[in-house]
Amino acid sequence: MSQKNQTLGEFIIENQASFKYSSGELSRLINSVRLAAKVVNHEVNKAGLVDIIGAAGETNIQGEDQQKLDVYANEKFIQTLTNRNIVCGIASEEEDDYVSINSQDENNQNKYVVLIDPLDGSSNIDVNVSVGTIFSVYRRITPVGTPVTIDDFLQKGSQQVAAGYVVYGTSTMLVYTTGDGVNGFTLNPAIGTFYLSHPNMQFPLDGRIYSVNEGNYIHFPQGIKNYIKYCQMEEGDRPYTSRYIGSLVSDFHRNMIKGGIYMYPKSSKNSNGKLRLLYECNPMAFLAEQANGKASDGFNRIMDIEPTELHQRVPFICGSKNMVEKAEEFMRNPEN
Ligand code: P6P
Repeated sequence: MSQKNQTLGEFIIENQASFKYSSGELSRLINSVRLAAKVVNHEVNKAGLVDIIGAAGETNIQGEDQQKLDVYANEKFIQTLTNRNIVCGIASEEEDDYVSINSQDENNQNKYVVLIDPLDGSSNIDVNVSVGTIFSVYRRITPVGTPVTIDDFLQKGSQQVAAGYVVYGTSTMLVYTTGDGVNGFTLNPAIGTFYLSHPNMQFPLDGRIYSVNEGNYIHFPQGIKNYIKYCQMEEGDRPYTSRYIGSLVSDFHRNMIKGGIYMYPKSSKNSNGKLRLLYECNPMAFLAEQANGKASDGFNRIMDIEPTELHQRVPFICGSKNMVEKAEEFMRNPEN
């Protein structure tokens, strides 16, 4: 039984036995995420003070300017996971292809692969708005001691063994699940320790907050347009409140605590939406379902989608179960 003020390390030890396939490796993996989160947090918090923000002068596979902190965060998470000899492969928004971590070494018995968005919402960095790291963990499906293949990464979200995010906000939090509920840990920067501050996080079944970039309204499918108008109508507990930070992790985190829905639909500009299935939507969907919420592409459960490529995009609707189901109803009946 977890209790508030327990440290993350104590929580991991106490819950070790409840980890599926508990062999200590997953615990060590979460511990390495903890270390990388503290290192990245230190840089994010001083971004305005040193010349570490601003484009690194290169663009990633998404064609987006790489902020120096994007590059830094990517390097730190890969370095930490590699140095601790825990995983056999990593895929990242900032890497064109997956990275094998000594998997060609027949003595490498590591059985996990990690997929990360090392610094989501990074365009917010130089305007001092919160950003986040998102991670997703799978067991490899190819034999240990052989080189990882793309198949180890193209697994359905329902196969995840762990997922979580770090939100670098007014305080820095690590929120994660290993399939046994969602727990949130807040960093005490004075001593560099994460403390259990939000045990057993749950989405309220209903909420009054909707998060979507309404600047794209005219490009949305009719069902989404109709749902947005539904949110704005004077009726019952509506109109809802519109809150959109431009940082998935922050919008998701607020909606999980207060109740709400986040939408990044497809549009005539983005035929599959903007968010990436493997290292944004699947981990957030795992967390949502573990917190009694829901995540879909408007028609299908996100975690049932069969991946076809590393950086594929999907439309994403996620949050309080009753709100997501209402949005899906509008998507199924756009003529109404
Ligand atoms: P837009 C950040 O780039 C991100 O991936 C999410 O964190 C955020 O919710 C969304 O994209 C913002 O995208 O097109 O509304 O600026």
